Amino acid sequence: MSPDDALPDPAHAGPYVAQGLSMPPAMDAFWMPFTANRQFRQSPRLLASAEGMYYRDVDGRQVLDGTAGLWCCNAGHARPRIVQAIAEQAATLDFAPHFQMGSPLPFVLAERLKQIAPRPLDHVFFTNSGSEAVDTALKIALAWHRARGEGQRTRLIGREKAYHGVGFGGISVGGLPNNRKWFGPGLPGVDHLRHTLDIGRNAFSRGLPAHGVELAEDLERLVQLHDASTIAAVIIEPLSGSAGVILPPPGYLQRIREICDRHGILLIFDEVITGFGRVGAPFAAQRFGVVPDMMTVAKGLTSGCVPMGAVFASGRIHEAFMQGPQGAIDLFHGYTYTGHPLACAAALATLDTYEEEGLLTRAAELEDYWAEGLHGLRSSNPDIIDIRNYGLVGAIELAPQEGAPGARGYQVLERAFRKGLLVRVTGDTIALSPPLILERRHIDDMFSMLGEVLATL
Ligand code: PXG
Ligand code: PLP
Repeated sequence: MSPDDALPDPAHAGPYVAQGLSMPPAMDAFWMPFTANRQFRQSPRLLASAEGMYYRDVDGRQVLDGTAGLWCCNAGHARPRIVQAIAEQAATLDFAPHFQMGSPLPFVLAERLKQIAPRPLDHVFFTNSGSEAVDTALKIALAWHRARGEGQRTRLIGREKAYHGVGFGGISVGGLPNNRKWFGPGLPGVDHLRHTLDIGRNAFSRGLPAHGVELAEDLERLVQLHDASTIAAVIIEPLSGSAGVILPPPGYLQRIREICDRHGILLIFDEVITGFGRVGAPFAAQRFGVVPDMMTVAKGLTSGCVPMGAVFASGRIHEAFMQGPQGAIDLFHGYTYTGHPLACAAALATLDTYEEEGLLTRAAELEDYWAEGLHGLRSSNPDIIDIRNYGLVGAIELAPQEGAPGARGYQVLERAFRKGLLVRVTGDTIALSPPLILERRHIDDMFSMLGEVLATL
């Protein structure tokens, strides 16, 4: 870069950046997602800037990021390589269509991703979010069976308490009642496995819970009920994040894989949260030693900097679509922004950052220290009924307050934020998933602040 091309100083970048530094003049028009909008406006929590492990709010207070944004900023914030890649890419090629047209970066990125993915998941379809990745994977599963002459395999199997984003496909296979009940019947022919959360038997387990491998046999039950010939795919989060961190008992995912293989059912791992180092390997599939037929990712793919998701598909899946005439479109699916240059540039710079700093395996190094600190919170409040951990993921579950489920969780979110710590709360479960760059001192700070908050409830 010549000095003439130097990046603009953010202080002079115009109103778009400057506005982030103060309270917005009006807060009526933005309809916030998954938020109690009226309550929020009475006491807003507004983040204005971020660097490394910390946010700063509009009042200039520092807030330790205990959640990597929303499980996504795995490389931390404002990483120089990523910032520069996005800025330079915007000035070089801002957009390119990828329908019967192309640009280099998505090809480069897909090859790069193939190198860190579990074999044989070596084809990549790009989307703009995890929700789109999930709907894409479900559509590929249906089309794959059809392409091979088994078009009657239309049934999709999800799991109770699963989160697969908010598209109609994702909420249909998802298992969170609030995300489903408002929106009609969803996709037809969907069924759900039982979830694996069993606090009665597994409370305060360190790492994977000992009990519950037999729950994988629930898939055999659904195969008996519906007949294998009607089932296209099973979609599972290797560990559930959104529902409050639900872990697989050892052997559970292996057993699901075996049952799928026995019945010709495709297995999709939704690694939107578990991908890109969250559990100590590039992907949970590698840590658990179970390879799916497809894998959905998003979030950590660009460290949250630019929206992007992807579906990894095995050669066996991809090949079935390449059998028609050379000139025939092989998959009638895609997004305006599939392979967006800014997202690709951000992803490539993110992968460089992960590699240079060993971030895709760092969670494995820190996980014992993390677990120690997390489980140490047990004594801070008598209403804690479970603590769960794996990789750099943690959850603390509080017994709901009588007649007011979610009230304790919300109090923790609010008080932790005022103290300088960002946590994520689902109901009365507090979830933690920090950027993978964190040091032991950040872990100490996080649990010290959280312990003080829990003690005030
Ligand atoms: N699958 C999984 C497993 C996810 O965790 C999605 C799909 C959807 O991704 P998009 O990019 O469309 O949001 C997710 C997203 C939370 C929380 O509260 C979790 C997610 C998103 C927002 C909040 O834990 N996961
Ligand atoms: N709606 C209309 C009217 C469109 O023309 C398009 C894309 O061209 C879409 C929706 C889909 O948008 P996207 O490709 O960004 O998902």
